[in-house]
Amino acid sequence: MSERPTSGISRRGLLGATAGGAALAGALGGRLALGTGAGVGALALGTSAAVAQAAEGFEVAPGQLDTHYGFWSSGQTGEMRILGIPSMRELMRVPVFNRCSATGWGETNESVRIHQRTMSEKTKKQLAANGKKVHDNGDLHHVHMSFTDGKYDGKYLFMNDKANTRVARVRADVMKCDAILEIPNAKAIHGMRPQKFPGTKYIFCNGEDEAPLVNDGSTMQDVSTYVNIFTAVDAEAMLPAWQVMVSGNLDNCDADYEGKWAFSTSYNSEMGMTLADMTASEADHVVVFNIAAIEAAIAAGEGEELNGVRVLDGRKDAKSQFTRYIPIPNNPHGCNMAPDKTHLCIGGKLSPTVTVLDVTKFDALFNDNADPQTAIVAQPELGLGPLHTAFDGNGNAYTSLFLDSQVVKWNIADAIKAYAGEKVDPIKDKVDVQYQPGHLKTVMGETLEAESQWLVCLCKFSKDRFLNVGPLKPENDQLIDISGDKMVVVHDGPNFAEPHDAIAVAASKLNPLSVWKRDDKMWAETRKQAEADGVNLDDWQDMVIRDKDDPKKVRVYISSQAPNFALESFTVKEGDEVTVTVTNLDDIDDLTHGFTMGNHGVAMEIGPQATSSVTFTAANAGVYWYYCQWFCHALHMEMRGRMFVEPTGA
Ligand code: CUK
Ligand code: CUA
Ligand code: CA
Repeated sequence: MSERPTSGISRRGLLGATAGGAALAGALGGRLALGTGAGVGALALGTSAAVAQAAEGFEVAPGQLDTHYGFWSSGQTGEMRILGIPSMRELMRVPVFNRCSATGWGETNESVRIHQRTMSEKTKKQLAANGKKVHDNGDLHHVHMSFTDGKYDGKYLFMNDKANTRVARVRADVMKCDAILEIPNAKAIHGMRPQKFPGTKYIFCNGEDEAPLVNDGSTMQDVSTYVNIFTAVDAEAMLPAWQVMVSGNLDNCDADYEGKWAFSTSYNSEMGMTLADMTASEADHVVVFNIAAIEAAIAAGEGEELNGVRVLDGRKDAKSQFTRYIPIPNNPHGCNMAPDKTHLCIGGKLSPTVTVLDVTKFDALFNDNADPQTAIVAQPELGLGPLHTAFDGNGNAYTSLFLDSQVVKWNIADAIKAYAGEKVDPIKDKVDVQYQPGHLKTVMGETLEAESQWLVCLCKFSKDRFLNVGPLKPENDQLIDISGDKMVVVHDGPNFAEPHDAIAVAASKLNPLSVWKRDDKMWAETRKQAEADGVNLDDWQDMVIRDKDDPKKVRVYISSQAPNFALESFTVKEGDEVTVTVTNLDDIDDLTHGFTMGNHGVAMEIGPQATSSVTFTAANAGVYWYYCQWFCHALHMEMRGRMFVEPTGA
């Protein structure tokens, strides 16, 4: 067993420029092991031979591939990011809730349809009042992959939008968003997890903010009318399946490995509206949801139908079989199911403890009304500000300590022994991270195939870790080698706001396409319109069609093959609503074209064999150039053409 770190050396001393670091860099022979050359060797991270060893495994040379995909949330940026692990190289950004200038996401007709599919009339009115078609922002905290039998199945990635109460799905075969769901009745979807077993039938979604269930202004100040809503989303249809009203609010959630339970933390059991009120109690709770009881009630038509969803009452006073409430100190946050199938770890946040619940004891809570406390099997005191917990394949847990700026490694079995009175210290190691970590993730650690090599720790602050870029600093996602007794930080990964959470998936689980299939459903609606216009999108097309019924509408079909657009010019009239549909007929790996219409705020990506369309109004007469903005050929600059907008009356 390893020693707990001594407190003799200051954290800054350990991690800053030290003689040890310089000596290490020298020993590495000027290799770019940590992104620092020999000349700046004093900035090397480490202080021990362990760092050098760990760094060996972390380095991925140019041309070499990573062993794992990392899927990162991006918080208020609203996109999903793909990183390589262990290199921590950023591989791709997948726009989801944000408007993307590079790909046209949020502007193309295909993406607008996905945005509007489940959009409520209220939201449409709200957006229209602000001159918008879609919400072009989001707050994406959590990304998780779909499961089959407790393992990643490589099919979908799901993610939440706290800002606009939505959940989205990304297809892992093309790494594009294919569904966005605006969740009715709930407010501010925060915690979100796919069901793990037997497969991802549901996505569980926590509503964090309290509001009247019918939120139409008829009651506003009376907090007793406020509720919070837990939603199960049908993962295939991407529509709400059912909802449960709860007591207190909902923060993070997870699901078990038997398909029986979902669980959510609540930091506001007080239903307080001020900071003082929200932190008034010594304990809040975890809500346990009984999936079978809920499904039976839904099948029996119980509950109330509201905005197309059946809502059950799982609040404390309702004394239903839908929920149980387990008291947890204090303002708990993280909610992480261990891959041992038994233990659920709840981060205490304001309490220095992680509370370990044994999910095999939940049956008794429902069937025998057992004291909820009987499900608690350990409560190790780990340090200040425990938020989230990750797991390796060896029965160890890793908890982020927000206030201590540390990751603590502890053993679940030893924590249970200690809780039962045995003299054993569950804490195995602590490592300093920079600074204030939130989520942390082991590779495959939220599945039955947890690995024990890498841990990524997502720090909220980077302060002095990087060159100063002004008052707004990057986050710092640190890679930690957990293969030995001592954890070793081997890489600093600056990242833009704000990756709350990430998952790491073995590369073997995924095999995305390099070229689109021509009949992909992404542009099925666009294809229908083309067929109605007598246009075959699979052939070279250079058509300009004015709508017979609505002569203000013009549809332009342009095929593209490097370095040519099928049309070198087309003519419309001032005030026309112009829809340009571009098909990329190149059938070559990595040959993406683009379409940018000058001075119209219009740009989109068209991948190999893809079709994309965009609609805009030609408001002012004149000559406008369009061009391909994705580098595709030696004559890419020449891949352009003109739109003539004739004055009205011409
Ligand atoms: S939350 Cu951000 S650190 Cu939204 Cu998963 Cu805990
Ligand atoms: Cu086509 Cu650049
Ligand atoms: Ca509280």
